[in-house]
Amino acid sequence: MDTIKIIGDALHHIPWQDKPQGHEGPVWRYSDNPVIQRNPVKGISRIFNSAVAPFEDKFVGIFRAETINGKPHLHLGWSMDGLNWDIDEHRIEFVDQEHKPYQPRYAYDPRLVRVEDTFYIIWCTDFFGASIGLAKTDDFKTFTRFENPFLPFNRNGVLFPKKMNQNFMMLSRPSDSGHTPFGDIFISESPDLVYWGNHKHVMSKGGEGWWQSLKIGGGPAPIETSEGWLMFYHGVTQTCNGYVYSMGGVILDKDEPSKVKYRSKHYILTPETWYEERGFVSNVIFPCATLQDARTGRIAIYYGAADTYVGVAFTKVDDIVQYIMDNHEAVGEDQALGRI
Ligand code: BMA
Repeated sequence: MDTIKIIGDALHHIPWQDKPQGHEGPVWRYSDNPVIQRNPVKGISRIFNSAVAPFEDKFVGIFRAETINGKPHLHLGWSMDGLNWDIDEHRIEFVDQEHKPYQPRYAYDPRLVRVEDTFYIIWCTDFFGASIGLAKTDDFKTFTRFENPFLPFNRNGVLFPKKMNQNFMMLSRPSDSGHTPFGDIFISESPDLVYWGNHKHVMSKGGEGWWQSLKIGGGPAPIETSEGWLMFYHGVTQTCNGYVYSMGGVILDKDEPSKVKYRSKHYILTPETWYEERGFVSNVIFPCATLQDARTGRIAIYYGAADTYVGVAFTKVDDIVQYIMDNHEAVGEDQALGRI
Protein backbone atom coordinates (compact mmCIF):
# COMPACT_ATOMS: atom_id res chain seq x y z
CA MET A 1 0.00 0.00 0.00
CA ASP A 2 1.13 3.59 -0.60
CA THR A 3 2.18 5.47 2.49
CA ILE A 4 -0.69 6.97 4.45
CA LYS A 5 -0.55 10.75 4.55
CA ILE A 6 -2.12 13.59 6.50
CA ILE A 7 -3.77 16.07 4.15
CA GLY A 8 -3.08 19.50 5.63
CA ASP A 9 -0.39 21.88 6.78
CA ALA A 10 3.09 21.30 8.10
CA LEU A 11 3.57 22.05 11.81
CA HIS A 12 7.32 22.13 12.36
CA HIS A 13 7.13 22.94 16.08
CA ILE A 14 4.66 20.18 17.00
CA PRO A 15 5.47 18.74 20.47
CA TRP A 16 7.10 15.37 19.91
CA GLN A 17 8.83 12.36 21.43
CA ASP A 18 9.75 9.23 19.48
CA LYS A 19 8.06 5.95 20.33
CA PRO A 20 9.91 4.33 23.25
CA GLN A 21 11.80 1.18 22.27
CA GLY A 22 9.76 -1.94 22.81
CA HIS A 23 6.49 -0.01 23.25
CA GLU A 24 3.48 -2.04 22.15
CA GLY A 25 0.53 -0.35 20.53
CA PRO A 26 0.20 2.61 18.19
CA VAL A 27 -0.03 5.42 20.82
CA TRP A 28 2.51 6.37 23.49
CA ARG A 29 2.43 8.91 26.32
CA TYR A 30 4.60 12.00 26.76
CA SER A 31 7.18 11.12 29.43
CA ASP A 32 6.59 14.34 31.42
CA ASN A 33 2.82 13.96 31.69
CA PRO A 34 0.68 15.48 33.04
CA VAL A 35 1.42 18.75 31.27
CA ILE A 36 -1.11 20.59 33.47
CA GLN A 37 -1.10 19.77 37.19
CA ARG A 38 -3.64 20.40 39.96
CA ASN A 39 -4.34 24.01 41.10
CA PRO A 40 -2.63 25.38 37.98
CA VAL A 41 -4.02 28.92 38.19
CA LYS A 42 -5.40 31.09 41.00
CA GLY A 43 -9.03 30.14 41.62
CA ILE A 44 -8.85 27.01 39.42
CA SER A 45 -8.51 23.61 41.03
CA ARG A 46 -8.32 21.37 37.97
CA ILE A 47 -7.89 21.72 34.21
CA PHE A 48 -8.62 18.74 31.93
CA ASN A 49 -10.64 17.88 28.74
CA SER A 50 -9.21 20.87 26.83
CA ALA A 51 -8.49 21.91 23.26
CA VAL A 52 -5.45 23.41 21.55
CA ALA A 53 -4.58 24.70 18.08
CA PRO A 54 -1.69 26.40 16.29
CA PHE A 55 -2.17 30.16 16.01
CA GLU A 56 0.40 32.45 14.33
CA ASP A 57 3.78 31.27 15.70
CA LYS A 58 2.34 29.95 18.98
CA PHE A 59 -0.23 27.52 20.31
CA VAL A 60 -3.55 28.63 21.74
CA GLY A 61 -5.70 26.62 24.13
CA ILE A 62 -9.29 26.69 25.32
CA PHE A 63 -9.24 25.06 28.72
CA ARG A 64 -11.94 23.43 30.76
CA ALA A 65 -11.22 24.98 34.13
CA GLU A 66 -12.98 23.75 37.25
CA THR A 67 -13.19 26.80 39.45
CA ILE A 68 -12.95 26.51 43.22
CA ASN A 69 -16.74 26.55 43.55
CA GLY A 70 -16.77 23.33 41.49
CA LYS A 71 -18.29 24.78 38.32
CA PRO A 72 -16.51 24.55 34.96
CA HIS A 73 -15.82 27.51 32.67
CA LEU A 74 -13.62 28.11 29.63
CA HIS A 75 -10.28 29.87 29.98
CA LEU A 76 -7.82 30.95 27.30
CA GLY A 77 -4.15 29.96 27.36
CA TRP A 78 -1.00 30.37 25.29
CA SER A 79 2.11 28.29 24.78
CA MET A 80 5.26 28.45 22.70
CA ASP A 81 5.90 24.69 22.75
CA GLY A 82 2.43 23.16 23.28
CA LEU A 83 3.56 21.72 26.65
CA ASN A 84 4.12 24.69 28.99
CA TRP A 85 0.96 26.75 29.20
CA ASP A 86 0.19 30.23 30.45
CA ILE A 87 -3.52 30.20 31.32
CA ASP A 88 -5.67 33.25 31.98
CA GLU A 89 -7.17 33.36 35.47
CA HIS A 90 -10.31 35.07 34.08
CA ARG A 91 -12.84 33.13 32.10
CA ILE A 92 -13.54 33.86 28.43
CA GLU A 93 -16.23 36.53 28.03
CA PHE A 94 -18.60 35.73 25.17
CA VAL A 95 -20.83 38.15 23.25
CA ASP A 96 -23.83 37.47 21.05
CA GLN A 97 -24.22 38.46 17.40
CA GLU A 98 -25.11 42.02 18.56
CA HIS A 99 -21.97 42.24 20.72
CA LYS A 100 -23.98 42.04 23.94
CA PRO A 101 -22.61 39.89 26.80
CA TYR A 102 -23.78 36.29 26.47
CA GLN A 103 -22.16 34.07 29.09
CA PRO A 104 -22.76 30.35 29.43
CA ARG A 105 -23.84 29.33 32.94
CA TYR A 106 -21.28 26.56 32.74
CA ALA A 107 -19.05 25.31 29.98
CA TYR A 108 -17.07 22.11 29.61
CA ASP A 109 -15.28 19.74 27.24
CA PRO A 110 -14.37 22.36 24.60
CA ARG A 111 -13.20 21.56 21.10
CA LEU A 112 -11.38 24.19 19.05
CA VAL A 113 -11.53 23.84 15.27
CA ARG A 114 -10.31 26.08 12.47
CA VAL A 115 -12.53 26.09 9.39
CA GLU A 116 -11.09 28.31 6.66
CA ASP A 117 -9.77 31.37 8.54
CA THR A 118 -12.07 31.28 11.56
CA PHE A 119 -11.75 29.33 14.80
CA TYR A 120 -14.82 27.73 16.32
CA ILE A 121 -15.25 26.65 19.93
CA ILE A 122 -17.78 23.93 20.60
CA TRP A 123 -18.54 22.95 24.19
CA CYS A 124 -21.15 21.49 26.50
CA THR A 125 -23.39 24.27 27.74
CA ASP A 126 -26.49 24.67 29.88
CA PHE A 127 -29.53 24.99 27.60
CA PHE A 128 -32.18 23.92 30.09
CA GLY A 129 -30.04 20.83 30.45
CA ALA A 130 -26.81 19.74 28.80
CA SER A 131 -26.50 20.75 25.16
CA ILE A 132 -23.96 22.10 22.71
CA GLY A 133 -22.62 25.65 22.72
CA LEU A 134 -20.93 27.23 19.70
CA ALA A 135 -18.85 30.39 19.27
CA LYS A 136 -16.36 31.81 16.79
CA THR A 137 -13.27 33.96 17.00
CA ASP A 138 -10.75 35.28 14.51
CA ASP A 139 -8.31 36.81 16.98
CA PHE A 140 -8.86 35.15 20.40
CA LYS A 141 -9.92 38.56 21.72
CA THR A 142 -13.59 38.64 20.71
CA PHE A 143 -15.63 35.46 21.12
CA THR A 144 -19.04 35.59 19.42
CA ARG A 145 -21.63 32.98 20.27
CA PHE A 146 -24.15 31.52 17.89
CA GLU A 147 -27.49 30.37 19.21
CA ASN A 148 -27.13 26.84 20.57
CA PRO A 149 -27.14 24.64 17.48
CA PHE A 150 -29.01 21.62 18.87
CA LEU A 151 -31.88 20.92 21.20
CA PRO A 152 -31.07 19.44 24.61
CA PHE A 153 -29.78 16.94 25.49
CA ASN A 154 -26.56 16.61 23.58
CA ARG A 155 -22.78 16.68 24.15
CA ASN A 156 -19.46 16.07 22.46
CA GLY A 157 -20.08 18.47 19.56
CA VAL A 158 -17.17 18.20 17.12
CA LEU A 159 -16.93 20.31 13.99
CA PHE A 160 -15.07 19.00 10.93
CA PRO A 161 -12.15 21.27 9.87
CA LYS A 162 -13.49 21.43 6.32
CA LYS A 163 -16.88 22.12 4.76
CA MET A 164 -18.36 19.39 2.58
CA ASN A 165 -20.62 20.40 -0.30
CA GLN A 166 -20.46 23.95 1.12
CA ASN A 167 -21.83 22.78 4.46
CA PHE A 168 -20.31 22.75 7.94
CA MET A 169 -20.37 19.23 9.39
CA MET A 170 -20.83 18.56 13.11
CA LEU A 171 -20.65 15.34 15.08
CA SER A 172 -22.66 15.11 18.29
CA ARG A 173 -23.83 12.59 20.85
CA PRO A 174 -27.51 13.02 21.75
CA SER A 175 -28.25 11.69 25.21
CA ASP A 176 -29.72 12.84 28.51
CA SER A 177 -28.56 15.58 30.84
CA GLY A 178 -26.74 13.59 33.52
CA HIS A 179 -23.99 10.99 33.65
CA THR A 180 -25.44 9.47 30.55
CA PRO A 181 -25.44 5.67 30.48
CA PHE A 182 -25.99 5.46 26.69
CA GLY A 183 -25.17 7.16 23.40
CA ASP A 184 -24.05 6.88 19.77
CA ILE A 185 -22.37 9.42 17.49
CA PHE A 186 -24.42 11.29 14.86
CA ILE A 187 -23.58 13.89 12.19
CA SER A 188 -25.49 17.01 11.09
CA GLU A 189 -24.92 19.62 8.39
CA SER A 190 -25.42 23.37 8.17
CA PRO A 191 -24.81 25.99 5.46
CA ASP A 192 -24.47 28.82 8.03
CA LEU A 193 -24.03 27.32 11.54
CA VAL A 194 -27.59 28.45 12.30
CA TYR A 195 -29.83 25.93 10.54
CA TRP A 196 -28.87 22.30 11.05
CA GLY A 197 -30.23 19.19 9.35
CA ASN A 198 -29.57 16.15 7.19
CA HIS A 199 -28.84 14.24 10.41
CA LYS A 200 -27.30 10.79 10.07
CA HIS A 201 -26.07 8.09 12.40
CA VAL A 202 -22.30 7.61 12.33
CA MET A 203 -21.35 4.89 14.82
CA SER A 204 -22.74 2.81 17.66
CA LYS A 205 -21.43 1.86 21.06
CA GLY A 206 -20.76 -1.84 21.48
CA GLY A 207 -18.83 -4.32 19.40
CA GLU A 208 -17.32 -7.59 20.46
CA GLY A 209 -15.17 -6.12 23.26
CA TRP A 210 -16.46 -4.41 26.40
CA TRP A 211 -14.42 -1.19 26.59
CA GLN A 212 -16.95 0.82 24.54
CA SER A 213 -20.05 -1.11 25.56
CA LEU A 214 -21.89 1.67 27.46
CA LYS A 215 -21.51 4.81 25.30
CA ILE A 216 -19.13 6.59 22.95
CA GLY A 217 -18.49 10.26 22.11
CA GLY A 218 -16.50 12.16 19.50
CA GLY A 219 -13.07 13.47 20.45
CA PRO A 220 -10.77 15.88 18.63
CA ALA A 221 -11.73 17.27 15.22
CA PRO A 222 -11.27 14.54 12.61
CA ILE A 223 -7.93 14.62 10.75
CA GLU A 224 -8.05 14.40 6.95
CA THR A 225 -5.84 11.57 5.66
CA SER A 226 -5.38 9.75 2.38
CA GLU A 227 -7.52 6.89 3.85
CA GLY A 228 -10.39 9.09 5.06
CA TRP A 229 -11.13 11.04 8.25
CA LEU A 230 -9.11 9.77 11.20
CA MET A 231 -10.98 10.35 14.42
CA PHE A 232 -10.09 9.61 18.03
CA TYR A 233 -13.04 9.20 20.36
CA HIS A 234 -13.88 8.02 23.86
CA GLY A 235 -15.53 4.71 24.66
CA VAL A 236 -16.97 3.92 28.07
CA THR A 237 -17.51 0.70 30.00
CA GLN A 238 -19.28 0.25 33.32
CA THR A 239 -17.74 -1.47 36.32
CA CYS A 240 -18.89 -1.95 39.92
CA ASN A 241 -16.73 1.11 40.75
CA GLY A 242 -18.10 3.35 38.03
CA TYR A 243 -17.32 4.21 34.43
CA VAL A 244 -13.96 3.71 32.69
CA TYR A 245 -13.15 5.98 29.72
CA SER A 246 -10.69 4.75 27.06
CA MET A 247 -9.65 6.18 23.70
CA GLY A 248 -10.58 4.52 20.41
CA GLY A 249 -9.76 5.22 16.78
CA VAL A 250 -11.94 5.17 13.67
CA ILE A 251 -11.63 6.09 9.98
CA LEU A 252 -14.69 7.74 8.47
CA ASP A 253 -15.35 7.81 4.73
CA LYS A 254 -13.79 10.81 3.00
CA ASP A 255 -16.95 11.88 1.15
CA GLU A 256 -19.69 10.31 3.29
CA PRO A 257 -18.40 10.73 6.86
CA SER A 258 -21.52 9.09 8.29
CA LYS A 259 -20.01 5.82 7.00
CA VAL A 260 -17.35 4.08 9.06
CA LYS A 261 -14.59 2.57 6.89
CA TYR A 262 -12.53 1.02 9.68
CA ARG A 263 -12.88 0.97 13.44
CA SER A 264 -10.45 -0.53 15.92
CA LYS A 265 -11.94 -3.26 18.05
CA HIS A 266 -9.27 -2.54 20.70
CA TYR A 267 -8.86 0.67 22.64
CA ILE A 268 -5.73 2.59 21.70
CA LEU A 269 -5.20 4.12 25.17
CA THR A 270 -6.78 3.15 28.49
CA PRO A 271 -6.16 4.43 32.05
CA GLU A 272 -2.89 2.91 33.28
CA THR A 273 -0.80 5.68 34.83
CA TRP A 274 -1.36 7.35 38.23
CA TYR A 275 -2.69 10.55 36.65
CA GLU A 276 -5.26 8.61 34.59
CA GLU A 277 -6.24 6.13 37.29
CA ARG A 278 -6.53 8.54 40.22
CA GLY A 279 -8.19 11.92 40.44
CA PHE A 280 -11.49 13.72 40.83
CA VAL A 281 -13.05 11.04 38.61
CA SER A 282 -10.73 8.06 38.40
CA ASN A 283 -10.06 6.05 35.25
CA VAL A 284 -10.80 8.65 32.59
CA ILE A 285 -8.98 9.31 29.31
CA PHE A 286 -10.94 11.95 27.40
CA PRO A 287 -9.31 13.19 24.14
CA CYS A 288 -10.39 16.66 22.96
CA ALA A 289 -7.70 17.90 20.56
CA THR A 290 -4.80 17.00 18.32
CA LEU A 291 -1.94 18.83 16.67
CA GLN A 292 -0.60 17.30 13.48
CA ASP A 293 2.25 17.81 11.08
CA ALA A 294 1.41 16.77 7.51
CA ARG A 295 5.10 16.80 6.59
CA THR A 296 6.16 14.05 9.03
CA GLY A 297 2.78 12.45 9.87
CA ARG A 298 3.30 13.19 13.57
CA ILE A 299 0.21 13.58 15.73
CA ALA A 300 0.08 14.88 19.32
CA ILE A 301 -3.15 14.00 21.13
CA TYR A 302 -4.35 16.14 24.08
CA TYR A 303 -6.55 14.37 26.58
CA GLY A 304 -8.11 14.95 29.95
CA ALA A 305 -6.88 12.50 32.61
CA ALA A 306 -9.09 11.53 35.56
CA ASP A 307 -11.04 14.83 35.28
CA THR A 308 -7.98 16.40 36.94
CA TYR A 309 -5.02 16.77 34.53
CA VAL A 310 -4.11 17.30 30.88
CA GLY A 311 -2.00 14.59 29.25
CA VAL A 312 -0.36 14.40 25.84
CA ALA A 313 0.14 11.24 23.79
CA PHE A 314 1.78 10.70 20.42
CA THR A 315 1.26 8.61 17.31
CA LYS A 316 2.17 8.70 13.63
CA VAL A 317 -0.50 8.71 10.96
CA ASP A 318 0.70 5.57 9.18
CA ASP A 319 1.02 3.62 12.47
CA ILE A 320 -2.40 4.54 13.78
CA VAL A 321 -4.29 4.20 10.49
CA GLN A 322 -2.63 0.84 9.79
CA TYR A 323 -3.46 -0.30 13.33
CA ILE A 324 -7.12 0.66 12.92
CA MET A 325 -7.30 -1.11 9.55
CA ASP A 326 -5.56 -4.26 10.86
CA ASN A 327 -7.85 -4.41 13.90
CA HIS A 328 -11.05 -3.44 12.14
CA GLU A 329 -14.37 -4.61 13.45
CA ALA A 330 -17.71 -3.64 11.89
CA VAL A 331 -20.23 -2.69 14.58
CA GLY A 332 -23.99 -2.67 13.89
CA GLU A 333 -24.87 -0.49 10.91
CA ASP A 334 -21.77 1.72 11.15
CA GLN A 335 -20.71 1.08 7.58
CA ALA A 336 -24.08 2.08 6.15
CA LEU A 337 -25.11 5.67 5.37
CA GLY A 338 -26.87 6.05 8.69
CA ARG A 339 -30.35 6.94 7.44
CA ILE A 340 -33.05 4.49 8.47
C1 BMA B 1 -18.63 12.88 30.98
C2 BMA B 1 -18.29 14.35 30.82
C3 BMA B 1 -16.77 14.56 30.84
C4 BMA B 1 -16.10 13.79 31.95
C5 BMA B 1 -16.59 12.37 32.01
C6 BMA B 1 -16.00 11.58 33.17
O1 BMA B 1 -20.02 12.69 31.13
O2 BMA B 1 -18.87 15.07 31.86
O3 BMA B 1 -16.52 15.91 31.03
O4 BMA B 1 -14.70 13.78 31.72
O5 BMA B 1 -17.99 12.35 32.11
O6 BMA B 1 -16.36 12.17 34.40
